[in-house]
Amino acid sequence: MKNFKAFVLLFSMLFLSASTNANNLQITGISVNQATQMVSFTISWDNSWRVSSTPNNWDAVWVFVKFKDCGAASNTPFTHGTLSSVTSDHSYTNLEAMTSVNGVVTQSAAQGATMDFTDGIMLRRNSIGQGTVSSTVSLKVTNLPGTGSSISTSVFGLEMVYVPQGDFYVGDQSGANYYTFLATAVPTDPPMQITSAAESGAQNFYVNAPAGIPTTITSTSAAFPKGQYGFYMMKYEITQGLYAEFLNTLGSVAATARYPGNFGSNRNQLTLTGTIYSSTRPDRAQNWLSWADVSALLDWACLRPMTELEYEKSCRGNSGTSLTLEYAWGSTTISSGTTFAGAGVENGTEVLTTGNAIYTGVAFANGDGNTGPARAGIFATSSSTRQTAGASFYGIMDLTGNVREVVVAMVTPGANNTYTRTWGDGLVDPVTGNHNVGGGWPSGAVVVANAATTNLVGHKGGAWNNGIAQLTVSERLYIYSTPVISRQNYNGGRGVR
Ligand SMILES: [Ca+2]
Ligand SMILES: [Ca+2]
Repeated sequence: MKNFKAFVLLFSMLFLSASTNANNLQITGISVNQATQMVSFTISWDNSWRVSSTPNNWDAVWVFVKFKDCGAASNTPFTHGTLSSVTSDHSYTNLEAMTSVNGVVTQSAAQGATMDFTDGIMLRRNSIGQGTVSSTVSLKVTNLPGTGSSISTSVFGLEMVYVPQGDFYVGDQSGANYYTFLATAVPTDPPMQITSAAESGAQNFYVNAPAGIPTTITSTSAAFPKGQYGFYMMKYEITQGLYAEFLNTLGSVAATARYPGNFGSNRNQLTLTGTIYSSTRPDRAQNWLSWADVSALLDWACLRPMTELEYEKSCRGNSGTSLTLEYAWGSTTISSGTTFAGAGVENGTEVLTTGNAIYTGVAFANGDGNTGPARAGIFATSSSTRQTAGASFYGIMDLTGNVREVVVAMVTPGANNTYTRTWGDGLVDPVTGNHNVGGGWPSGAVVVANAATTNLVGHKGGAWNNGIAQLTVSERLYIYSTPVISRQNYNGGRGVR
């Protein structure tokens, strides 16, 4: 649930940004000292983990700061906070700050004396374990204005899951109609194993096709993220609460461009009241998002889109070959969540009595009813298994169903796959509201769907309205035939870093 509170201190007007969701992520008690450029707060979340056995990973929170002069015009966006590059300028109890090198995250990667990025901080438990974690955090924000000005300051936290470096498989022999990846250009071939060679040199890929002649994607460059190297992925799809926060810190012109409308349709409760965007269902996945919308949010949050290879890795893990027609939880068994427990409102604590995925377009019983997405991570409980939670190998939620996942897809010839591990910088184009990241990001302004020859955008994982054929991990039909330009009631997304 989203919770904005405001009060006035001497020379400072604070906007307190506290996000909660399925794991009760809380950022509270924000205080800002403009003289020392310190932003302090308490952060806590439930069900955190850091394990040294399979899957050898952890969850983390990506924290970033934005602020705005209280006297600035409505069309002025919040400024993205730049953190001090001196690691010891920041403090945090019970947590440690994680690094990455050129966008690649390795297994032991705590920040050294100098931060290798300053657009935010990636915080995980500082010891092996599981459960609720709480921390007192102070961050030095070097571009915070001095004491002469009054500012609104927001602190944002996004739950992330580490996807470790390791070999994995793409494709699953589910057949030509699924356009799945193959080991070579032979239709009966097994799935393809992605090794570190694919990250360090040019790599061919082979795609099954109904005509019986697999397509060869030649020589995709080393810089295109193949998923073998480690990265972080958002634990949840973009929620309506997060999308509202995003819009509220853009300038008003850009926010208007990025507002998807369609309030009240297919369970979308995102709306504009006066000058404030909000949703009465902040924990629900945000639908009706175009590629331009998702990519702008990822630029704003200093993340990047995942590639379709990273999607398959995040679902399947690195424990062995793929299972034909498997879903994100590693089996071919799926059941639909259709009935909310009790008739109460969907206030962020609601659960479904059956199922492990949102699909088939059945209208919900109880709750708000209607057809559309549910609360992000709704199938995870304190006693759920990977199967019953609908969780991926690494503990990422809803990679099958609910809303579709935006991916950067692979095109032929491979040399046209020019996308790289470039993060957004916190600011979008103030007029169009589009992302303005280089690094081969597909344009937010130009149509890049379907028959494009460079940096294709596609969808993976299916959505609340799809049947099972569109939900499997390897299925690539919606790489080639999906509306990414227009806002659709089944499209959402998430980012990686
Ligand atoms: Ca999904
Ligand atoms: Ca930007």
